Amino acid sequence: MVNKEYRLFLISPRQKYINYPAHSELAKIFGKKRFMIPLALPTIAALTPDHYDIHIIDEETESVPKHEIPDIVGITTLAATIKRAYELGDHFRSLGSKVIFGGPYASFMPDEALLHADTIVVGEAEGLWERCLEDFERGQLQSVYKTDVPPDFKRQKPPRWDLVNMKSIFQVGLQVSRGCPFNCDFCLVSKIFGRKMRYRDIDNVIDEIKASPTKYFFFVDDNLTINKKYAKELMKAIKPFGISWGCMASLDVAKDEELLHLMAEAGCFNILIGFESLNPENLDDSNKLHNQAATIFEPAIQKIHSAGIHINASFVAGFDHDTLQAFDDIFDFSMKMNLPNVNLHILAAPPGTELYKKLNAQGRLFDCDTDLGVGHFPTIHYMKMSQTEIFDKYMETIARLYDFRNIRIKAENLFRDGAFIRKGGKISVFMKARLSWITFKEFILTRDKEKRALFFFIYHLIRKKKIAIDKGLGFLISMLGYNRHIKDHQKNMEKYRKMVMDQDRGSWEEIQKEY
Ligand code: B12
Repeated sequence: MVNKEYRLFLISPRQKYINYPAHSELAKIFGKKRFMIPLALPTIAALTPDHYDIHIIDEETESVPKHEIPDIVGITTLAATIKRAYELGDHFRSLGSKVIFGGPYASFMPDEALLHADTIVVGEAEGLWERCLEDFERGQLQSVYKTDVPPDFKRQKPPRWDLVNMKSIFQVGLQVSRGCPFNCDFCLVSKIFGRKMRYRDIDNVIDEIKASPTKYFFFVDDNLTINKKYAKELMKAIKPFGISWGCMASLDVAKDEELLHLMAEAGCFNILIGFESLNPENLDDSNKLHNQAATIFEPAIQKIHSAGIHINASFVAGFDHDTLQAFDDIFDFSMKMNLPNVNLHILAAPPGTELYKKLNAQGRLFDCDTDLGVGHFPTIHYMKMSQTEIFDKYMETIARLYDFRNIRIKAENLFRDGAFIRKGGKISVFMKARLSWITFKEFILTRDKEKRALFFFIYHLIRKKKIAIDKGLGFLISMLGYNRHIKDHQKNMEKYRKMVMDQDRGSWEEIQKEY
């Protein structure tokens, strides 16, 4: 038994406003506190020597023990959580703890972040965190730890899920690659992880899956299928473990039907795809040179659906060529292509992105509450829309996207061909019973006729064995999650709208004309 010499808190700060549709609601439906917690915390815990007594605290699932005085506190930061991170940093420093920040926000704003922390670890922790702890023990902590040589990433230590209360979360993150060869203006990934792809050895990934406390995973890789050869080997290797998972990929995954089928067989439920915009001019402006041209969207979506995999379609409105019409176009597209899972965002520019630099130079960022997060509130001066216009249209569009009548129409068309019969990962009898009970309670004991009609449509398909039970019930529940999230947003509408109106100065075109 190693004597624990230092007490370490690893914290993910809470977020003030709900920022990701459905996830928090979905977690609640499953009786969990959060869908997943940031992978950074158990990853950093795995790099920490044994003589540290580590306490992982995800503030969405438990409170930070404010009166305890750890020797050292590591805090992961995002734009949406930075204000809270600063509060926590100030608090623990006032108690005498050493505070270290890392993650996407602090990595790009080290000077600002150092006002609230002793040290910033810029970029990937592997190699730097270990050095940082050695210096801490010697009393020689530096302000910034940084390297130009990224870790090779071939063999990772398994994240310390044993330090996380698994009863609070639904699934865990898993990362097999780092880097992104693309360099889209609104994204940080190539800035944090570089443009050269690095991959883990597949046996090392399999060891992590075997050691994991759950069978539900989300591959946090920004593009799991960018290297088709690696992706196929990975699929073959994970298939025997009967896991269920989602991932992110670019649309070109659809070019390879063999890969799509291997993915479905290996347990893929859902692929998150960043379509971003239906207007290629916006994609050009943003330097998003892949997934171009709405013409390729349609056949690709059909192929993914035919493999029995859902698409979580991510769109952004607010690019310079967008008018309010962009929202209607996205809505119409989701109806036409039968996309029930749509994540609609309002363009944002977090620090570190090229977009941030560009808009900052043009004076188009405004000093608004960072708690508003990235993507669900207006935070910049949009070219052709005022803040209030874009916010109202966003609210109107998400309400239409997740209205049960529209969901039913999309679902009927999506499932009619029976593609979703393929079973993904195994779902336990307990989970099936739980899903059945929740769907019965929510979809039968309701006054909403559209909801009931949707339930009976799915139930009929399950009985006729045209859709696997796990996929059918899982689908109903995720739609419920989206719908509830929107209702929550609507409940707070007046408060949110007032905040938006207070900061509204008109569209950028109008502002320019005034000068
Ligand atoms: C998976 C993911 C999600 C998932 C799950 C999030 C979760 N709760 O786990 C979902 C889909 C829900 C999601 C949602 C959002 N996401 Co997201 N997401 C990611 C993604 C793809 C992977 C994150 C991850 O797990 N990486 C693996 C871990 C190991 O890497 P890491 O967190 O960077 O940590 C490493 C280093 O940064 C460092 N580090 C991190 N923290 C710390 C702390 C200390 C003390 C130290 C020493 C080091 C350190 O060490 C780690 C190991 O090397 C990243 C992009 C990326 N490739 O990282 C975007 C990313 C984090 N997301 C982003 C955004 C914008 C969002 C949303 C706001 C989108 C939206 N509009 O709704 C929401 C809100 C997220 C939230 N509040 O949780 C941005 C963040 C930008 C910013 N500055 O804030 C990123 C960077 C993507 C981008 N395109 O730019 N996201």
